[in-house]
Amino acid sequence: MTYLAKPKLRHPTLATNKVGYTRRDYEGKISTLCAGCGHDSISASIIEACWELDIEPHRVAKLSGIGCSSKTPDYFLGASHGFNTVHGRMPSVLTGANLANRDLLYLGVSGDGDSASIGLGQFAHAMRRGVRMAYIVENNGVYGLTKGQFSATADQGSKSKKGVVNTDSPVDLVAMALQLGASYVGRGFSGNKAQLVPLIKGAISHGGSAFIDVISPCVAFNNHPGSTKSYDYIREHNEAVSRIDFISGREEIAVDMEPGEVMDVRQHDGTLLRLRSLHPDYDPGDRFAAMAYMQRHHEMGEVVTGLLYVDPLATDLHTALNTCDRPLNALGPQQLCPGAQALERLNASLR
Ligand SMILES: Cc1ncc(C[n+]2csc(CCOP(=O)(O)OP(=O)(O)O)c2C)c(N)n1
Ligand code: SF4
Ligand SMILES: [Mg+2]
Repeated sequence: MTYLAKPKLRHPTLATNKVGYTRRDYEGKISTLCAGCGHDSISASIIEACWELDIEPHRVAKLSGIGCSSKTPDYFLGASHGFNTVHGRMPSVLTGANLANRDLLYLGVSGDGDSASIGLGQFAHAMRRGVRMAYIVENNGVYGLTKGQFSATADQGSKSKKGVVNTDSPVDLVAMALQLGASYVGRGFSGNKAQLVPLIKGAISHGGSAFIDVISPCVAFNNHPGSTKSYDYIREHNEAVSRIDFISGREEIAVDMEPGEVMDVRQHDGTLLRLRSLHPDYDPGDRFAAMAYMQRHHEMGEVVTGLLYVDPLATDLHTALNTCDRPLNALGPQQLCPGAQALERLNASLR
């Protein structure tokens, strides 16, 4: 079941974009995530964003870490370059790939466990160095793949499916990205595609390090008393010949919000997600105002979504390092290995 390829049928009437591709050309394998998982909605938004941006799939490199979220690059952009790295190590592998080939568009896909725990240092340095990439964290507040432990982004006071209260302070990756110098920072919600697609398009088109935190509910761990799909309920009502785990499929959560509107969205586990979309007069060009705004609304129990900060003139690591403007694989042996004299001159310049 792990790898299901989609049939390569192409209906002649399917709409094509400016570079001649249909939406299907931006899809990947069939997802094996739980039905209703927010991560699948994010994959759909990435597909839509790339199709709408008229990007040729071979121009994209998608990299990820480990987790349900990090599995998702298998489910979109099947014709792009891809590298599923080690837990928390996507940013450094992506940085290396980016330095070797600046001609590709880099998409870093990660989870809240992947980026806010084991990969926190990697996340921080990719942001502060201005690695040109669209860094997307699919944030569900748990380690979904390893069965729902609290992640570092879980809010203080929030309850696990077993009713355990989280006593730790949360890591807010958006606040960190702003503080660390990311030049495009947004927060989305997997169920709000109308907002997420443009956010992703902006991030892919951005000239520096772009970060989007996407709240993405995990439907597998709402195993609360009262559910007719809970382990207890199924065990009590089932005469089984073998022991199996049952994970209920749910409908995806979807919202449609006006700018400036505050909306309470009840999640699958019964908790409320309070979303505020930004006011039309919000200035996304002021990094410090963005930080204060986020903090203020977090205190009020709200999750602010939208484009929070952008420096439209941002430059990237290549500019800082003054690298050559061609990818390494386009250089000849003479340029890659210019000889002992060139090395001597370089060494002398560093003494
Ligand atoms: C070095 C290492 N440590 C721990 C693990 C176990 N592990 C796999 S996925 C994961 C957490 C995934 O959580 P997250 O990044 O939030 O992704 P999600 O599954 O929630 O989408 C952990 C701890 C691992 N694979 N490798
Ligand atoms: S366990 Fe949670 S995060 Fe993983 S696929 Fe299922 S719903 Fe999604
Ligand atoms: Mg997670």
